[in-house]
Amino acid sequence: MKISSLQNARYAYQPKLPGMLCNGIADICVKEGSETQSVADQEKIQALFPNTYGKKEITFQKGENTSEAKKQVVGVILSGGQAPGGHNVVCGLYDALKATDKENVLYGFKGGPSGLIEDDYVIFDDEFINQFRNTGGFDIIGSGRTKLETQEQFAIVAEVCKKHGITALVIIGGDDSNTNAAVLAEYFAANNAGVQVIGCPKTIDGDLKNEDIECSFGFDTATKTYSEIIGNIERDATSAKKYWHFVKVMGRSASHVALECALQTQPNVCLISEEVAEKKMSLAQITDIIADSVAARAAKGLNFGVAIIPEGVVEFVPEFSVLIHEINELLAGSRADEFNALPSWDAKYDFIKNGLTAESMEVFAILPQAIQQQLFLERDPHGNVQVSLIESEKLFSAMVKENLAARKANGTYNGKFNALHHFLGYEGRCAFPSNFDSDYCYSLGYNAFMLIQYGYTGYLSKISNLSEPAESWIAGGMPITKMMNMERRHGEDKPVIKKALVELDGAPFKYFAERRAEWSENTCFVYPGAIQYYGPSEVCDATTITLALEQGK
Ligand code: FBP
Repeated sequence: MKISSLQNARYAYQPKLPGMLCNGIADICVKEGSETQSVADQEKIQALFPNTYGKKEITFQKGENTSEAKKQVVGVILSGGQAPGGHNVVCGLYDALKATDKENVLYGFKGGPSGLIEDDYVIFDDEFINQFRNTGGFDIIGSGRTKLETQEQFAIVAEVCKKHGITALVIIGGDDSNTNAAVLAEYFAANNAGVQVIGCPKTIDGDLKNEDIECSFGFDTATKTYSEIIGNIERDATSAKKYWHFVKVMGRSASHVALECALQTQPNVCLISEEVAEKKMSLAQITDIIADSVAARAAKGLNFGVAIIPEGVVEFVPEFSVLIHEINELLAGSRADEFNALPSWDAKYDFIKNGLTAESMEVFAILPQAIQQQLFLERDPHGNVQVSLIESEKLFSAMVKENLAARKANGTYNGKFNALHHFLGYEGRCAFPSNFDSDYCYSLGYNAFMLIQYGYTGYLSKISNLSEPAESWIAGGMPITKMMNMERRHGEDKPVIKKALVELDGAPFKYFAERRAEWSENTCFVYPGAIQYYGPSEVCDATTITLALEQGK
């Protein structure tokens, strides 16, 4: 197979490490900070994590390495959706582990957490790992969404670790996987299993961040990839002058991805789910916002535009959530079969009308028929509507079309509206990691090994000061319990890492909100172009605008 020259060049790229990790393993010492407390519900979290709660924040420094010399056998898993840079976390971990002692061993458990349960693994060596340096994807060992959360699973994992003499596990995942990493660390500590657990913050969605974790890896590359495509679409729209593009971008729940893409490309409209929820906006109000932009631009002869729709937005529309809840109830148990047996859509429509409250029926009635039918077709294994499969970009464009027809009828709009639809998701999750993600991920992995070497467990690998050059990044670790609070999940109170939604009083949203009225009526598009891997640092190493604004840059 002929390998592309970029791929070859990326194999040779040497990721940058924080200054304090640069001088070689022998020269890394640890500095302990103060004891920590969880962000909320301290007593409850402490009671649930008696062995791992309250540990100290730590940072690494240049200085004599005083860690205990002991053979390390480490296991690593990738968990959840792909995010660019995952391979580099593994590479950084491997390099630090081998630089410490050639006899150390790294196991990669395949297919996500289930690989640990099924004892399905590969043992890394140079030849194998070198094929994955600075590349996108999770194909090095694969990933999966099995959750490691029951005592039975933990007992199996403990057996697998014992069998291979594993001294530590590194779990590369999002908020749920790292929550489970903390629970596993506590289990091992309580049972004197002799296995440490370290987490690494991953997800393109950008919703694993807090006062300690400045960003999750993959967000940088994914948003730059989407922004390149959105910029190209904007260029095409400006050239052809005849289409409105509705672009849905990934982000299961939070709108960080949509917001970052908007900051990078300055589209005419970008919905932010958290604002929709905060203002309790209805579908009709959201439609009006988009239609206002279409009409204002049409009045200037600009019958084209771009609207960014976050993947999870419909779940944040209060009336829509109620509707979904009622549909789930309506089709519970055998009623789904009764519904499916009805001979025509008209008959099904009557069934729906009789089953929904008048308020929900009003919402249902304004949806385009294709979306109405989608709500009854796509069910998850529990029989619930799969909201993430709803084509919200098509939903809003259809509703805007109707809205504009009404405006045309009353003489307030006289433009042309042709809509095109795009969904940007999977194409961003496995892109070649940007220099930022290559460096950040390699550092997270390298640092994770230093945490293992110094005996820590239940910690998240932490690299901070990320809007500065890598030389000034700070490496260390934070107890995962510090990031936890109690939340109601599936009818139970559970200790979880708090998911970070877009903050409406945060700098990125405020920057956007101050400018969006102008972007809505005028053509202020910005064309970011493709991610650059080689060239001037201000082009190649730039972080996201979100991170820069959050850090006051
Ligand atoms: P993670 O939270 O596991 O990182 O995954 C995020 C994500 O990429 C979302 O943006 C998207 O909604 C979802 O995964 C898609 O999941 P799947 O890969 O199972 O289709």
